[in-house]
Amino acid sequence: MQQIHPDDVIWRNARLATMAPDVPAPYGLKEQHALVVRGHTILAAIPESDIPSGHRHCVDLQGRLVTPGLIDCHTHLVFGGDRAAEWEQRLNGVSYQTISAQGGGINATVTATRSSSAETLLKLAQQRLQRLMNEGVTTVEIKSGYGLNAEAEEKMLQVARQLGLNNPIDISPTLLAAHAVPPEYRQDPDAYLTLVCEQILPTLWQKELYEAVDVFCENVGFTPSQTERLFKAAAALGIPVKGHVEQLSNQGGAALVSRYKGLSADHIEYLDDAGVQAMAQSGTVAVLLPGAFYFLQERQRPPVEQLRKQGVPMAVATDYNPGTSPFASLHLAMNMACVQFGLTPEEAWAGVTRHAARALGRHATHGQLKAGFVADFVVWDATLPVEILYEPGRNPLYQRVFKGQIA
Ligand code: DI6
Ligand code: FE
Repeated sequence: MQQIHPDDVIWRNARLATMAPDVPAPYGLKEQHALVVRGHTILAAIPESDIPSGHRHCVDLQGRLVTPGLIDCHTHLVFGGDRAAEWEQRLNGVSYQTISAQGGGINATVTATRSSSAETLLKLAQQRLQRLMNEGVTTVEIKSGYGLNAEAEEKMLQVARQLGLNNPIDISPTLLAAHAVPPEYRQDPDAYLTLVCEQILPTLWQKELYEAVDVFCENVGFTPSQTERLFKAAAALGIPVKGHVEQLSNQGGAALVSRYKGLSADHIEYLDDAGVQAMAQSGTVAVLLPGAFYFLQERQRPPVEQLRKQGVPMAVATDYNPGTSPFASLHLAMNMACVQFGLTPEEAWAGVTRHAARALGRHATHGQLKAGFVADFVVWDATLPVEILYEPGRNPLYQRVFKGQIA
């Protein structure tokens, strides 16, 4: 270990749930430990008894629980309008077809997002982001996908970038131009895909507006062969890929993501054994999105037992969006992942820390309390990690630290 410097900050008298897999205790728990922070970075996790005597920069946490900052690795939190009235219509028995024909569904959000200024989108997204940060989220992925043309996709990604500049949180932006076929291309989806592959994808990549490319591979989205076209275009530029796959039906999308060494395959309720195998071989993370499963009243559960058996890392995220998962709460998503999908609380925690970090390609720096990792962490008025997901709506957060700084 490096020598402790008098200017290092020591967060002492803590229970560290490090989430480090090499610490042989549930949650990687280290009792009576201290976190030594230098600048943005964790220098070490040391036993209380190793704190140099007389060290000035100490914060006494009085035995509180400390975890890594939470990571929400799948959100759509930049969008215009809302779909509350449409949801009420649905509950009153109006069919999805009727709602769609009235311009509802995803198209309603596309229309509202296209016609909203960047300032309006920023203001709305800031409020949603605030709710995630209030729960201890320190890294969030944000997708485009409600613009569906070059200009509006760029506007969404610019808003995501601005959120990162205005807030202490880390933003990981994703291009989801292949979220749906926009109305003006309804007769020719392939022509829209050409626009995405040949124009939107390279142009916005050059502007460094996103870190990975996503797609909705589904019978109501893009076909596997269209998806592969997109992945080929991304691969040619060295852009990481991921996908919304196997949400409503089994299209073999997860295997396709895996073939392109994708970061994550998300939703995966209809994933089959071959898909699980492919993900295990490529190291692709399974991102579970129980909010959408709940809100759509789905029945088919993701194959958690198979994923576990094959050692596929499972992440948990909110999928926050106005149509299928209007829940800006990662604590709630963790609770739902346990109740609905059968994850253990420890798996849910790994799913919003180290495995979520892997889904964003940040596993070497984020999601664990470990020497060399970014000093993003949360202090909780709690003893056990399970308390944070046990009672959704009761938030025992005591203090948030982003890159070594108290928020
Ligand atoms: N899967 C979903 O559940 C959302 N997008 C996707 O690819 C739906 C988004 C919406 O309805 O606005
Ligand atoms: Fe999604």
